Amino acid sequence: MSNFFSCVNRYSQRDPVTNEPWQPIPISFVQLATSAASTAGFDHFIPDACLINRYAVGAAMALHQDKDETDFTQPIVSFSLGLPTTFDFGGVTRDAPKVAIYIEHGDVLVWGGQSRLNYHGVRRVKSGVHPLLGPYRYNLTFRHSQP
Ligand code: MD6
Ligand code: FE
Repeated sequence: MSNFFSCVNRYSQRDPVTNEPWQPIPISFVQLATSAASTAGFDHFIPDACLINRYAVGAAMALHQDKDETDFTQPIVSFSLGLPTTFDFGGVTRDAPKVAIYIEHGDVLVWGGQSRLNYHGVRRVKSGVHPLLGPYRYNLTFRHSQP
């Protein structure tokens, strides 16, 4: 299985820093993502990309759509670790009403189907120290990036 990484709004088969191919996603991670997707009603999800973001205190991600993938029938599976934050989940237009979801260490969000292109973002991570992961929030999103 190949793995891909989104860099400047596109997926590439190599790490842009080292120019080496990406390491495979650990099979246990793939299994967790497949299982979470299935629980949410999306069977047979096999991710080929995992984006890992580390948020320091004060970091946020502005409202956006995840649309660099090719097959929007595949869901997005998002695991959050470390410090909590609030995830805003909106609609298909930027100004649609949003639901605020407080997400903590170990929470998993899955979106797809009619909501696959919904706008979403995360608010600034508030000051804190997680007992396992220190002053950070980590987010792993699993995707199916290729056709
Ligand atoms: C989150 N992350 O950190 C949500 N989108 O909970 C995202 O929405 C996201 O981490 C595109 C690329 C990477 C991401
Ligand atoms: Fe996103």
